[in-house]
Amino acid sequence: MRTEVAIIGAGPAGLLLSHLLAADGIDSVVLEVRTREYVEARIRAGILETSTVDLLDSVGLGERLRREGFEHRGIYLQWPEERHHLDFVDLVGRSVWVYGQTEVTKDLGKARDADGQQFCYAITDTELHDVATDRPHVTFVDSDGAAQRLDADVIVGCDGSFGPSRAAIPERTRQTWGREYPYSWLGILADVAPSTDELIYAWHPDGFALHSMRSASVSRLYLQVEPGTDIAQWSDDRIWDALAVRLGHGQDGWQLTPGPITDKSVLPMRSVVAEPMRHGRLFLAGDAAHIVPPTGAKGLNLAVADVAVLAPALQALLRKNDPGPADAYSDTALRRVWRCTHFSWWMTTMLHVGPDPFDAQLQQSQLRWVTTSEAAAAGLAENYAGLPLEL
Ligand code: RFL
Ligand code: PHB
Repeated sequence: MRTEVAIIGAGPAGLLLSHLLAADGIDSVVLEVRTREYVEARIRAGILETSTVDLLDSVGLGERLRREGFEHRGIYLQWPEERHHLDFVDLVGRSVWVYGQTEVTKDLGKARDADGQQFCYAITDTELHDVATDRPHVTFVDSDGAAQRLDADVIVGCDGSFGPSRAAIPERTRQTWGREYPYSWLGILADVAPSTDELIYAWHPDGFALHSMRSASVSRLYLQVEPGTDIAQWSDDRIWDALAVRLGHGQDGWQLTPGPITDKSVLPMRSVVAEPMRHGRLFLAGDAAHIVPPTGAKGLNLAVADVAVLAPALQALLRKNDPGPADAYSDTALRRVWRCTHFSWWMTTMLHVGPDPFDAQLQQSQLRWVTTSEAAAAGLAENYAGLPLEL
């Protein structure tokens, strides 16, 4: 097989890249280790920044989002006894949208089908070759068990944090920064109407809790738990009881309504940035190059921002023989990556409870500042609602 751009990974980064390239008349093939059904049902992120929504709109992917998603003006930040609303629209003139990654992925899949996009799902043994030359290629075993070779002008690794692309950049030219946080999230999806109109981020001595949502009848909630937590130790009743305490059930008449839990998982929390995001004819985008803890809701938005920079850079490289934007891709993308890495670390360390009571005092002081100083609130709002793509 031969194509112009071999895209490894059919998550949001890979699918959106194929969509943006097709709009510029550039062919790609998307390779994916999982089945399409698995990818489309995988429950992950749920918050889209203004610039993500604008980009999806501009390439014909905003229609269902606008119809079925919820626009939120801001978030609630709380600690015991106090809940404060931060209104991003008033503070920085931008909102966020609640629309699940599952839905973004399905919309992209449908649009790519309509365009005749070539996909290979359920492949195994993905290997990248000769990425530093003008003739890079990928080998894999297709879903029928046949060995395949895909030649391309460029390979883009959109294969997430566990894919092979990052390691295809030689270790001597690569630098990786990271942090493992000493806590995890237990996330649930529940068939119950959200008990809140906008997301609640709650600091509590028992640990952080977050009330998010997916639709008018589906809630998504998270609890800070110990790393390595065995989910079997958390019955549905125990989860709802902990959420009620940490989210302040009963305070000022606010009630958390429990409901049937349909999905439960434990997510580790880490930050990773791999530099550079390009080596020869291999480019990395999304989680393949960087991981953020989910507290700032940045992971999916960063994946979108990367490919928004990469698609025109590849167009310049492949259609105009202009290597400038592709040469600048890594530095350009990393500016935003580091901003979001800092913001996600900051939100995470402000809201998660550790063993040191000194930290708890600092966190409460910080929360009070962010909720009472307009300047501080605007800083949070600007980062959460998302900086412009050209940052
Ligand atoms: P994705 O979505 O991980 O997609 C990568 C795709 O590459 C495929 N792949 C391969 N394909 C071919 N050959 C191989 N050898 C391959 N190895 C892997 C994978 O199967 C996959 O389909 O990365 P992308 O596109 O960069 O998008 C990034 C976002 O998915 C991610 O940042 C967010 O979802 C982060 N995230 C969450 N963010 C939130 O805001 N809220 C959440 O609740 C939330 N939950 C999560 C998450 C990320 C998770 N990860 C990375 C494991 C939960 C998890 C478990
Ligand atoms: C989610 O709805 O999955 C979600 C929302 C906000 C976050 C993290 C996750 O900060």
